[in-house]
Amino acid sequence: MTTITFRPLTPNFGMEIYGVDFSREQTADDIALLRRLWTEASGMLLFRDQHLTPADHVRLTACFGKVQDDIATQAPVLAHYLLEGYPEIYRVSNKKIDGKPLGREDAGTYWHSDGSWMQQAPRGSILYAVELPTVGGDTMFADMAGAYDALSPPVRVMLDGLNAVHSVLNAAISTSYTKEYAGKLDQAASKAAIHPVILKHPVSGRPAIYVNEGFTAKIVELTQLESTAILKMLFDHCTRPDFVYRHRWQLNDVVMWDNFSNMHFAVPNYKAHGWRLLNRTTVLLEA
Ligand SMILES: O=C(O)CCC(=O)C(=O)O
Repeated sequence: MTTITFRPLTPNFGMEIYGVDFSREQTADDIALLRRLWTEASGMLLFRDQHLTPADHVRLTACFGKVQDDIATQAPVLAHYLLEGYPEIYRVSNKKIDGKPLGREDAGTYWHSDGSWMQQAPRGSILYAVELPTVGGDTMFADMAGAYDALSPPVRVMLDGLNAVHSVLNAAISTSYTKEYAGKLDQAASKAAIHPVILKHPVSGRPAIYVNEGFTAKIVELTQLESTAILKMLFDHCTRPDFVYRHRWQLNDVVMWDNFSNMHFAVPNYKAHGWRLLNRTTVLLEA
């Protein structure tokens, strides 16, 4: 039996976990420990050197919650990026075979929390590195709970009780989502939700800032001018280097994060250096 151990990835959030082989089933005790570490790490976990089939990837996802299997229904524009036979696995990639993209190119090349535009936003996402360029293509993660803790008390008081609109339209206008939603802005506008600006984590209860540049359109209770200024301040604050971990991928890495505690940003600087292909699953909160 291997013992699970870990080390911090930054002083405040993220852990690298050792002693887990996700190509095998996990025991109930190990699943309970991994779930606890996921919460304690404030969202970000790294497992190196995992040799996984797509079915292993789906099974490991189920260790952490309910596996999302309706990506094609929630986001029809992404349907052709799903791995054949696996409605749970969405691919991000610049790779093309016979001119056909294997995955979505430029996915997440802006700060965002996955699915914050959904009423029931997904708790987590789990990426598995299948193919990597020789250099570049890192992913950055921001610690939104740590960023909340660092706000001055009067600003926390001001934000408490405010709500924000999150919309795919925002991303379709201002990010790489433009490509996916060309001619379909009505569809993008129909995908929107309102969430508190300061979200108490549904499992730990820890507060975190829950707005992101990609999807957050406006703070409901403020004027447009006020909202734009406060959102800019929050985006600048949350992405200060103190709160950011930059992951340099190795083949067979599994990296998972918690969308209620973290934002992330895929750095699109690698295209002259080879193919990049990562498979992603999504973890929903259990009812
Ligand atoms: O490609 C990456 O590093 C991250 C992609 C992304 O933003 C996502 O899967 O939500």
